[in-house]
Amino acid sequence: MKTILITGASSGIGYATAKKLAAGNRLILCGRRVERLQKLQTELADTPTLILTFDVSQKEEVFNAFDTIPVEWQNIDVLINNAGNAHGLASFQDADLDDLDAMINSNVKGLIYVTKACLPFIKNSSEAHIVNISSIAGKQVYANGGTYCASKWAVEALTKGMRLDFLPLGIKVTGIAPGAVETEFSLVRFKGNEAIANKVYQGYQPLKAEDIAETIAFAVNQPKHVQVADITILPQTQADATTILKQV
Ligand code: 8X3
Repeated sequence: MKTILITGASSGIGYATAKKLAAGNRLILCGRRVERLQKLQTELADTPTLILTFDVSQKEEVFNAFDTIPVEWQNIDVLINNAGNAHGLASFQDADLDDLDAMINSNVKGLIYVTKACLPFIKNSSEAHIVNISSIAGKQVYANGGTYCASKWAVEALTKGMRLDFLPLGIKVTGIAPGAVETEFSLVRFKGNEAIANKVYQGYQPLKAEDIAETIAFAVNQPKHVQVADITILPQTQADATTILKQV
C-alpha cells in the first residue's frame, strides 16, 4: 500500500488517476475546489483519503497546506504533479498578460512549490516516486501557444533535472506527455466557450482522462528497480502537437 498525493484531483486526469489508484493505496487528494474533492472522497469510500485544499500557484497556501498533514499521513511515497492549465490561445502580441502569468504560475511555479513542499515527506520513502504531467506541448512549440508550450518545456526540464538531482535520494522521476485529452482543459483554455472547446475534440477520437490514468498507473506500479523516464501518449489519429487527422 502506497500513499499517493495527487494535485488537481478534482477533475480530469487527476480525478481519473485517483479513481484508478484507489484500490490498495492511500490517497491525498489536492485541489482548489473542496466540494469536488469531498465528492470524490465520498466516491472513494473504501480508500483511506485525506483532502488538502490549495491553489498550487499560491506559495504560502501550498506550504501551509503541507504543514497541516496529520502525522499518520506524513510518509508519502508518490507525488503526482498533475495540476496545470492553459489560458487562452493567442499570439504573443495579442495574448493577455494575466493569462501568460497564470500558466507560468500554475504549471511551472506550482509544480516547483508542491515538489519542494512534498520533499520532506517523500524523501524517506523506500518507494519514492514523482510523476510530472507534461504535454506534447512540452516537446513541440505551436503558434499561439508559446507560453503554454514554454510552461510545459519547463516541466520537461524540471523532470530531467529532478531525475539527476534525486539520484542520491533514490527518488524515481517520470514525465508523462499527453496529446489531445478530452477534459475541461479546452473549456478552461477558451474561458468557458463550450462551442470552441468542443470543436477541439470533434472529428476524431481523443484520449480520455482514464487513458492517461492508466499510463500513470503503469509508471507507478513498476517494480522498485524500474524507472519509467518518459512517455508520450497520443490519440491514434494524432501525429504531433498540431497534426490531427479529423473526419469532417
Ligand atoms: C494539452 C495538449 O496539444 O493542446 O497539453 O497543447 S495541447
